[in-house]
Formats: sequence, C-alpha cells, structure tokens
Amino acid sequence: MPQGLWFDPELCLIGGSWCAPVGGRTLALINPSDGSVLCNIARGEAADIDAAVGAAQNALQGDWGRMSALERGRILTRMGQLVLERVDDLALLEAQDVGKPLTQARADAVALARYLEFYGGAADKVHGQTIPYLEGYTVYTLREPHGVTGHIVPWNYPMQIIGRSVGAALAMGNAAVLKPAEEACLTALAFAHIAQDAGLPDGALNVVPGIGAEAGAALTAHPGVQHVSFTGSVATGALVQQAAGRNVVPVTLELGGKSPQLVFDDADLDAALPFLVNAGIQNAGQTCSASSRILVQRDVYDNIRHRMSEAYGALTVGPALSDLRVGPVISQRQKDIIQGFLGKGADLEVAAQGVLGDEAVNTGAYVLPTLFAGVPADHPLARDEIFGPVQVIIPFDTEEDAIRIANSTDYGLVASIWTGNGARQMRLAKAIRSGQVFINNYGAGGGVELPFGGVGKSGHGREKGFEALYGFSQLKTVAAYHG
Ligand code: TXE
Repeated sequence: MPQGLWFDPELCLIGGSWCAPVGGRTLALINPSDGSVLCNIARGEAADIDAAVGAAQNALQGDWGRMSALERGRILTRMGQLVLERVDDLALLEAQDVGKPLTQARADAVALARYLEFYGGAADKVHGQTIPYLEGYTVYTLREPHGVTGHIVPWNYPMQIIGRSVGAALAMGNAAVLKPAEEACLTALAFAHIAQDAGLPDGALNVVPGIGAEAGAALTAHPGVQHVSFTGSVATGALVQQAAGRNVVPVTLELGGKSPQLVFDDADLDAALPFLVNAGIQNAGQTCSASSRILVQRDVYDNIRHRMSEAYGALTVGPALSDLRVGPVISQRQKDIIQGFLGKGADLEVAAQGVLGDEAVNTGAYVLPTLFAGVPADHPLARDEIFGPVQVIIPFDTEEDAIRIANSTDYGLVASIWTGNGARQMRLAKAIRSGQVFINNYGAGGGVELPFGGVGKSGHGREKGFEALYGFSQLKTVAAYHG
C-alpha cells in the first residue's frame, strides 16, 4: 500500500457513494520509482460510467442544480482550504504514484488549492450582458452550465489538471464525471474524498477509474454527456473529438506541444539559463508545456551550449521520495518511448546528460536527462513531442529564421522570447503561433489566472482563468418584447 493512503483505492465514487465497479475488476497501480505494485484501483467500465452520468443528471435535478453561484463558490473555496490542510498528504501520494519528486508534487497540491480558491471566488462573477436592441425589446444573455461534463485526465499532472477542469466546471454549475488515468489516480480519489468533506452535494462529482479504451471511451461517447474536456495525446484526442462529435457536444482538447524558447544575443543570459533548463526537465519532461526546443542566436550559441551542459551535469535523477531534481518517468512503456527517440538521435551531438543519484534502483523507470546540441530544425527530435527529459539546442541567425523555426512544428502551446529589444518582443509575440507567449520568462509561474491552450495539434479551447468558465458554460440570449 502507498505510504499515507487514507481511503480505499479500489472504489469508484458514484452519486455520493463509494462502490466497487460493476464488473468487480481491478488494475494494479505501479510505483515508477521502483516498479513495485502500490495498490489496486477500480477498473471501471461502460456500466459504471452510465451510472455516474445518471448520478450527475440527478445532481443537476436536485440540490446541486438548485444551488446559487455564491454557495457553489463557497463549497469550492472550502475544498481549496481542505486541500491546503492536506498538501503534504496529497504530495506523498502523488510522488509515489506519478514518480514526481516530492517538492514538485507539493507544488501541484498547492496549485490544486489555488485553482479551487480562484474558481470558488469566480463562481458568482460570471455575468451576462444587456444588449441595446429595437424599440420595445429588452435583451439580455445568461451564462448557463452545459449539464454533465466528462473529464479525461492524464497521469502527468493529475492534481493541476483536475483543478483547472473540474474546478471550473463545478464553479459554473455543471455536474462532473472524472476518469483519471490508469497509471496515476490516487490524488483524483483523494480529491473526491476532500470534495465530500467540504460538503459538495452527492453526484456533483463522480469518479470512475479505469483504462482509456473502456471507461474513457464510454465516457466520451455517452449521450448523456454535454461537454468533454480531455488532456492527453494527439491520437487519443482525435478519438475523443470523434466520439463527442457523434453526440454533437463541444470538446476542449489540450494535447501537448514542442514549445520553443528563443534566445537572442541581446538577452539577459543569466536570467534565462534556469528557465531554459528547468522548463525541459521539470516532471522529467512529461509536461504538456515543456520547453523541448531551445533556439539560440549564433553569437551566443557556444555560451548557452556550455552553460546548459554544465547545468545538465548537476541534474541528479532518483526515486520520487528522495526528492532529487528529476524522478523516474511514469512507466516502463513511457521509458521505452523516450529511449526510442534517443535512438533516433544517434546521429546528433549529445552535449550533456544528468547523473543517476545513489539511490536510483534498476527496477525504476529512469531516463537520464539528455541535451542535444546543433540539432537541425527538421530533425525528428526537433519536431516530435518526446515527453521525457530531452532538450535540443537549435542555432539560428536572424529574427526571421527564429520565427520560421519556432513555427515549423505541428504544435503551438507555449513559446518564450528572451531579448532586451522591446520592438522585437512585440513583433515576435505576434508572429509566433502559440496559445501562450512569454517574454523574458517561461510560464510566468503557471498562474491559474492565465488562459491556457493550444493552436494546431496542441488542441483547442482554453482552460484556466475566466476563459475556462466561458468554456464550461453556454450563452442563452433572452429577447423580451414588451412594446
Ligand atoms: O496518452 P493518452 P498516454 C502524450 C505524450 C505521451 C503520449 C502517450 O506524448 O508520450 O501522449 O501517453 C485516456 N477514449 N501525452 O498513452 O492515451 C487515458 O485513460 C477516451 C501528453 O498516457 O492520450 C488517460 O486518462 N479516453 C499529455 C488519458 O486518455 C482515453 C499528457 C491520456 O491517455 C482513450 C499525457 C479513449 N479511446 C500524454 N484512450 C499532455 N498534453 O500533457 C486513452 N484514454
């Protein structure tokens, strides 16, 4: 059993009751730090999803559906407070489940609390409009929930992704059915227990763990679901969109990227360096907004290559609970995917690698952080999402080159520009195809207030901030004729 587990992990939450899945089946949850079985979790299937959607529909007809926005907000705020009280417990579970170093897992738990605070406070602040119209009419708009929302969450940042999607959906008065990833779902279950403790009415949140092709596919295809939010791979995202399309319901897709940082010769390199490296290796590179491409202007190329290599040499890799800079990746399968990419880089120059910490064991899913230098912009390692602790440095000559290379992948999630030239900052912020652009920073601390989402194969729809609240609601126009 995982250290610090305080609930039964083999159950689903449906309509306020914790119950075994209909088929009585379970799945083993593997600890990526050493390959051991942490515990079993429920392997829900279509019948469980059906019951969860039914429970969500009942909640919308009952207390939850009738609750004022103010009261919904108070419950979310209470959930945030309870998460803050349990930050260390949640971090311990996440570290064991995802393989995330404890410090990073703790930051995710704090972020979950912050999402709940933000959306708790925002619940009663999403207003409609009055629209001046023809004589004799009064016209106004109402923001209403979609109804039942489906949430398919991956394994890399369970707490943050639940906070941004389930938090926003509940704030708008939807009833949620959450399908966490089969590789990591302990904090999803913990979150559901905390929601109950905070007084969330039965059925407003339902959680059905299970594998993607079973519970996940059943949720996205269910005719009782009115909105689907998905974070994961491009291939699965396309399946999710097709399934939701058959029911003609909207989807939000967040599908990762190949996010660049552009370093010009007039940049403050001291300020840039920690961001260049950390944005690539945080969570062992398994971050949708990871910066896996470092584009460097030729004049400062040797300098950056040298300093990033030094930083890589100090990256220690080891078990999550040892809390080194880099933990294992999520699974042997993910490790194999990453090793496959490293194999494709056999023709490239490896500038530097991290080091295995003393405590790393052979049975864990460890990948040494690897920095490739002098990489051609059209190389597979410079174009494809690797989802591991791997970065490439790509030299460029002119601003036009930098823009062309930055925009040369199928993705467009995040980009950053390092330059002291204000006019260039403004030009590039417009020219780069990306959902977010950062100037002289990367990620801006991940603020929950900042709308987030991609263009191209990075997906569509926006999460975080108020934009998410618009996405999790629909607009009704009321036109009253009174003469
Ligand atoms: O993803 P999947 P996987 C990328 C990353 C990684 C690759 C594979 O490149 O190497 O995807 O990871 C559920 N209907 N990202 O296999 O399949 C599944 O149960 C409905 C980027 O884990 O997309 C899980 O809950 N749902 C990413 C979720 O989808 C289905 C985060 C993600 O699984 C389903 C994770 C189906 N048919 C991986 N099949 C990011 N953007 O941050 C699976 N699922």
